[in-house]
Amino acid sequence: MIMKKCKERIFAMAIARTLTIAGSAAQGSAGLQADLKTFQERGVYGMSAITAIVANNSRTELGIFTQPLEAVEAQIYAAFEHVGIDALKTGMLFTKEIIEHVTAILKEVRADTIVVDPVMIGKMGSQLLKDDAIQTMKGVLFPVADLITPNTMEAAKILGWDSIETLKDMYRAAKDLHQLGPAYVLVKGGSLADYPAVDILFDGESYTEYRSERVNTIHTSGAGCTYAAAITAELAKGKSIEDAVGLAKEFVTEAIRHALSFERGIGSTNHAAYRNKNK
Ligand code: PXL
Repeated sequence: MIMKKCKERIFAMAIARTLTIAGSAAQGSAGLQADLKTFQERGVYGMSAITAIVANNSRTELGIFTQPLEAVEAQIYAAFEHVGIDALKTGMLFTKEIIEHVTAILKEVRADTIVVDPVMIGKMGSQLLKDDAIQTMKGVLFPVADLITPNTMEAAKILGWDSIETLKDMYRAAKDLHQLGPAYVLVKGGSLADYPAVDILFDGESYTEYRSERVNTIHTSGAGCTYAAAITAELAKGKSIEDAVGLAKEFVTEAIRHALSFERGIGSTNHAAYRNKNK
C-alpha cells in the first residue's frame, strides 16, 4: 500500500494550467467549449468560469442566460485555489458589471499572462458584448492584459472608426490599441478582402506579421476563440508571445481548413484537425 502511494506520487505529472473566463456556446463550436477542446489538443490542463450561457435555438427568444457575479467569482476562485493558473483568457464577458468584477478579481489574485479576446458578435449573429460595456473593456480590462486579440470589426468598434479595410489600417489600429494599455496587440485580418489571412502583432515597438492562406469556407464558428485559446495554451507552457501566436495561427488555420459542416448554416472549426496534420 505504501509502495503504491509512493508510486502514485512519483508518477504525478506536472502540466501547464489554463483557465477560460467565457460564455458557454451550447452548440459546441465556440466559447468555452472551443477553449477547452483547444486546451486539451495543446496538452494543457483546462478550466472554465462561465459568464453566460448562449443557447440560441428556435424556441427561446433571447438564448443568452447571464450568470450572477457571485457565480463568476466563485468559479475563478475555485480554479485559482484548487489548481492554480499559468495563463488565462477571457472571451464573452457580456456586461460591464462582469468585466469590472472579473478585472478586480484578476488583480486581487495577481493573475499574470492574461489574454483578452474582445468578443463582441458571434458568427451566428448573437450580440456577446453589450454596447455600454465596450468602454469598460477598454478602460478597465485592457490595461491588465498581456495580449488583446481583436478582429478588424472589433478593433474598429473599439477605436470608434468606421471600418478597417487595408493592411495599412491594421498597422494603425494595432498602434492605437496599444495606447490603451495591453502589453501586446494582435489585430486579426481574416475578414479583409484581397489579402491572405494576415494578422499583425505589435508590442509597442515592433510589428510581426503572420500570414496564412485564405481558406474558402463559411464554417468558421469558433475561429477567434480557438486562436486565442491556442495562444493561451502555448503561453502557459512558457513560449514567448511571438512564438505562441505563430503556433496558434497554424493551429487555427488547420481547424478552419478541416472545418465541420452539420448542414445547418455556419458550421464549426475543427479543433482536432491540427493533430492529424503531420500524420
Ligand atoms: O465566436 C464567438 C463566441 C464566443 N463565445 C460564445 C459564443 C460565441 C459565438 O457564438 O457563443 C459563448
